[in-house]
Amino acid sequence: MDMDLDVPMHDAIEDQQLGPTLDEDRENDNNVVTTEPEETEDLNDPEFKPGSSGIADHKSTKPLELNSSNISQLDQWIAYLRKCQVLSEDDVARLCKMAVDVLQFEENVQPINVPVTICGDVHGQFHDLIELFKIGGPCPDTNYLFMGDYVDRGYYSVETVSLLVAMKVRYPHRITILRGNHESRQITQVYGFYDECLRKYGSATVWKMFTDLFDYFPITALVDNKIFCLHGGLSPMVETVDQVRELNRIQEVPHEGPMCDLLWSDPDDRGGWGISPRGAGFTFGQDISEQFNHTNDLSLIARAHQLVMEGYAWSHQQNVVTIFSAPNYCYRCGNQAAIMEVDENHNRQFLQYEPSVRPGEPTVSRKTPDYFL
Ligand SMILES: [Mn+2]
Repeated sequence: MDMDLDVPMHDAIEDQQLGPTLDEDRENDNNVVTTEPEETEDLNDPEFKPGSSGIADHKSTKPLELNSSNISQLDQWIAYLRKCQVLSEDDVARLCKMAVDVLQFEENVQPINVPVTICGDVHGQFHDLIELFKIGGPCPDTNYLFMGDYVDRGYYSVETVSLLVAMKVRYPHRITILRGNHESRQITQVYGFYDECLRKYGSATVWKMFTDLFDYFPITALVDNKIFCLHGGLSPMVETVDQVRELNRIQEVPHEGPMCDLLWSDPDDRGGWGISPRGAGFTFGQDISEQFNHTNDLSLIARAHQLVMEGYAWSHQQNVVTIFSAPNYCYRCGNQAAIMEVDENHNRQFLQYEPSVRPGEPTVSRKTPDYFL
């Protein structure tokens, strides 16, 4: 695939708002292996291409079966990860191979039943993910749907994605993890996950394994045939949910086309389709959302992908809801986070929460910069 970094697809809005890195805060990361890589990986090296990690070389023909042995292994990993400690490289390889044999059997439109708690972007904010599970209830007691963007921006992308993947393998019918636009080789090289893997493991091996695994994540979910859930939004090339089912999702997120749009698009106040300032996906108006929900007999589109100060925001006369689950995003945005509980009767309740309190973390800024308004 094309590994050129100079592509139009980027988080343009985030760039303007946040700047490219959080390096000035890096000394607060106390979970760093100090080994610096000798030199940057040559991204054109054939060793560095999709599939090169080997995690999917020996795929099973049927879903992973849990037994007392792998359950005990997974429980051990989960207990370790919950303390915000990274797994060994060998254990990440074992975990990713198991995860391929769970995720490859999920659908592009993964069916989910109520009750379920729907969550938005987490972005490596590990301690806030732990807070999310305190607010929403522990998995597997609570069913969870995460709508992508587990990595980049925060300091603990490795721990965050490792924990969520381990929980997915351990409780495959209790937690669903969709792909976000950041679950991509290209984006993670710019926004932090790649560098974090190099810092914490001294090589790109773990990054290769996780990005190879991301290709298997489902791209949308459908809650009781009524709530269509995805990271970004709609695509002018997708009129029906069935058309999503036809896509070949097992690939790097493309630069354009339906799969790209589902992970990159945003709702907008303007009607119709618009050019996205992000350089990928589209903006779509209320007319588009209403038509899509009508055509597919849906009550709601639930999506993530955009910072919203209350943690959730309705748009398009409640045809669309945005959910964002990273409080004080990037440790500086001052936003609340939220998750949405959908109960057995399809009643919806939003649970909002603040950043978890950690000594030594960068100071929380409560001032809202005017460029978020
Ligand atoms: Mn996103």
